[in-house]
Amino acid sequence: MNPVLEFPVKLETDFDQEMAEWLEAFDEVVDDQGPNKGADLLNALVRRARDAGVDVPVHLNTPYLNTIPASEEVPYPGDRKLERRIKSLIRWNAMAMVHRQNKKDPGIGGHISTYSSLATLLEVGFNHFFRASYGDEPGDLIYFQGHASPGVYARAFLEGRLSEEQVKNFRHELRGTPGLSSYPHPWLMSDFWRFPTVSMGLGPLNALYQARFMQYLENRELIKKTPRKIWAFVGDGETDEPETLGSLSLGSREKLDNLIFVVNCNLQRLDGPVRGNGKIVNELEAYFRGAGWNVIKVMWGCDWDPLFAADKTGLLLKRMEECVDGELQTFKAKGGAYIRKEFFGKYPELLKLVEHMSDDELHRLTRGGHDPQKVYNAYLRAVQHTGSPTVILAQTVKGYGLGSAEARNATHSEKKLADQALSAFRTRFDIPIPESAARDGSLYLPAEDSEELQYMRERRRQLGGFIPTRELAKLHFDTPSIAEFSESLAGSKGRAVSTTMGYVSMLRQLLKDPKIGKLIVPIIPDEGRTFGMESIIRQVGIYASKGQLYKPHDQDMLLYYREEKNGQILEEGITEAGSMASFTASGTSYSNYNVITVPFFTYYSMFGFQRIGDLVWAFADARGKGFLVGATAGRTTLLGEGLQHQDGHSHVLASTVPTCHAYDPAYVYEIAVIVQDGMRRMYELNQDRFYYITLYNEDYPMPEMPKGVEEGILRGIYKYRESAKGKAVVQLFGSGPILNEAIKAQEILAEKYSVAADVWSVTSYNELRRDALSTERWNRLHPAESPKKPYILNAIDGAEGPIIAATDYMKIVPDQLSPWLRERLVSLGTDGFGRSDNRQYLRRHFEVNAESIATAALSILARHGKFDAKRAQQAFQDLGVATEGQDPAVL
Ligand SMILES: Cc1ncc(C[n+]2csc(CCOP(=O)(O)OP(=O)(O)O)c2C)c(N)n1
Ligand SMILES: [Mg+2]
Repeated sequence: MNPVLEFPVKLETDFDQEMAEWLEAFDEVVDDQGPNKGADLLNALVRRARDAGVDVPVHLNTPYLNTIPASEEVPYPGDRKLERRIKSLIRWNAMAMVHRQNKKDPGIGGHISTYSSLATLLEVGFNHFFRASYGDEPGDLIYFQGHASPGVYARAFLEGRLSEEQVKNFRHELRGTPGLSSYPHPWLMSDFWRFPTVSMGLGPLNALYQARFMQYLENRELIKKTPRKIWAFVGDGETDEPETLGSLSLGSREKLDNLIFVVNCNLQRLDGPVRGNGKIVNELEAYFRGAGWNVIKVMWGCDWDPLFAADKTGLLLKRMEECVDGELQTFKAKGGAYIRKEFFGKYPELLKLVEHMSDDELHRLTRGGHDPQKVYNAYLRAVQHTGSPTVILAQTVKGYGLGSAEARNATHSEKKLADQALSAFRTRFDIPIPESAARDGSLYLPAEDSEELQYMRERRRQLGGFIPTRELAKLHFDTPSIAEFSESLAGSKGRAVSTTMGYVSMLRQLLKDPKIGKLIVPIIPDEGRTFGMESIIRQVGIYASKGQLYKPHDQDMLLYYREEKNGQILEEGITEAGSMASFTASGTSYSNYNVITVPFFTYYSMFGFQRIGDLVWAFADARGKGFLVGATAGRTTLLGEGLQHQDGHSHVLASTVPTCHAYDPAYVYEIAVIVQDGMRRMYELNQDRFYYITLYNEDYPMPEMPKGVEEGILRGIYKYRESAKGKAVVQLFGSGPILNEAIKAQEILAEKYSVAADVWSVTSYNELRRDALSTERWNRLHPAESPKKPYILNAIDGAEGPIIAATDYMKIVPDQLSPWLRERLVSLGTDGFGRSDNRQYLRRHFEVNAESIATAALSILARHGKFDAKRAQQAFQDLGVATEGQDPAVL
């Protein structure tokens, strides 16, 4: 039995005596009737104590020992010797890959100490657990610690999946031969990596929601149930990111026993110890246990077992529990003599315990995460565990085996080893290469028919193939034709509705589609009612793995809160990050589950890109597809909510993501055209892209779609209303609800000032700019050929006069077009902080109302000598546009 309690060694008082008797009685119950009865007894005592008003503390920590006692371990099933040799070769090649590159190309970077701490944790998985397939079904999903990528490459190199040429081009991606990306990037190595993980915290969060999404797909019968697991390898430093731990309770709430976190507790992060003055393992144990996870600690290797067995008083454990992580790190850094003096030396009994061991043996006493036997047993328990997710807290040494770089604060940044360290590495891990090759950091590949290669390939064959790989199945998708969106194209027949309402009706229609309806995944972060989505909740239900265990108070109402086991909506609660993780799981299901699902993540646009931008970036890297829908958009259209809610910049942020196609539609038919074409491109033409669409809550009549505007909608601009009074002398661009202001301005100009203007709907400045940039590039690269014209110039060909562009977004959005236009356009936008007020006041404040647009037109015409300057100045006063107030951009 583990020395769980610190037994009072000397019984000096009556109380000591009494405690000894209680403990003895307890031991008897456990010995005679088993641990469960022991637990029952304790629980009964705790209840009794609480009834009696005794303040019983809640303990979430177990002793600083392995969760699985040695007596309960099963033997290791593999060939330990051979696996060690294989692991050593991988260690070597991983290190050599980084070392060589940094010698050749100083500063190119890479990491050697992280993988060295992780090698056993990964290798036991690769040899015995990570399944690449379950029969015909896809296999486990593994989120690797991003900066341990050299180790993953080194294994793939031995497996024959990466060539020597590729490995030699680690971090050289632009040199002809396909190089290896620094970190896991599906965008860059699309047949290898699945999950971008290197931005700390995103891997664990995405893994958690991936596990839930897998169950969602199973419960909705979109995939077969399999024993598939999701493994997430996480750094202990990485757990400081709120994304890592912030959503843990989802795992226990949803009983995600398909999920295993392995936290590589090497006690260090980049700068130094993770918890120098504390114990990260204890902190994480309490955190995960408190969140309802199954916690398995892998603290000490087998060589500690006899010491624990010989220590009858629990003093060894006591000494371990006294040490803070900073000391544990120093012990590893300073070696055996220091450990004897400072660790064991504190108590004479402990010194005696290890008197038969040399300093070297003391130094080598293994941490659990480096002992395949301990790791295997932990993994076995984890995969067999049911009812909750499991976290394995594996204690390791950063820079394990790197000699003088082991457990040093600077080890994370170590890129090269000195000649002597290379030789020592070679000796320590028995790398069969000559000394001189070792000093060159040469790669080592055993012969094709070597025992090592045969063994590792055979293990992978047994486990269904190689990992990681990202293979795409050929999938069929029936995009509904544009005719099927007829309701959205027909307009609202004079009824005032918002684009949000129009979108919700469209989504309801899509959900009814006999072919693809079931593939739609609506995701909402507790904003369904804000967007009027109650009808969708009623229509397809909220996914609830337990069904609905209560009678909702509103069940008599038409639109009651309906939760179902096979519900379709992912109602995530107030977590944009979690919702984005679900969006990522769904948006990549085509590659991870061979099932296309079409996510529509509808959220408060302000809380999108600026809040969870890094997750969006990783989504794009993962070749995610789907629709991000930023509702309650627009700094002046969202009334009342003020500074922290009114979004006037998400389109700027959207423009930074290469695969994001962002649209700011004014009318529902525009949305229909964008969504229909988007589905066709993403799922039929297999284009790696996704969409961002802003929606507004301002009600106005939705016109019927004019003829021939589809291409313009998709490319970014079309003429919406021509001047009714002769050839226009000024052009008005409008987007979103501000298009209506442009139309009003057109009327003011015509009626009051006899100025003819055309009005254009600009659905996407971002798309127009992208097209212009790529045309310009082509022209630059082909000076001898006749230049091509960007779409924007073709679209407005023949349109005369200056351009006034008004938007509910920042001026930089329309400004994007300036380089290609005859003259700089006049941008009216919403730079600055929002305010609480109604739309009329907001638009006046930000100078994007019809009057501001009309006066801007007169003003620029006056500058061009096409309108009387004094009359233009007077117009500001007549139309109520303040000329001497402060600029709202700085107000
Ligand atoms: C969001 C983010 N911030 C910072 C970094 C830079 N960074 C890369 S690795 C690292 C330390 C990681 O420590 P830990 O998670 O303990 O992993 P270990 O290397 O110790 O296994 C840091 C800060 C990053 N990759 N992502
Ligand atoms: Mg660490």
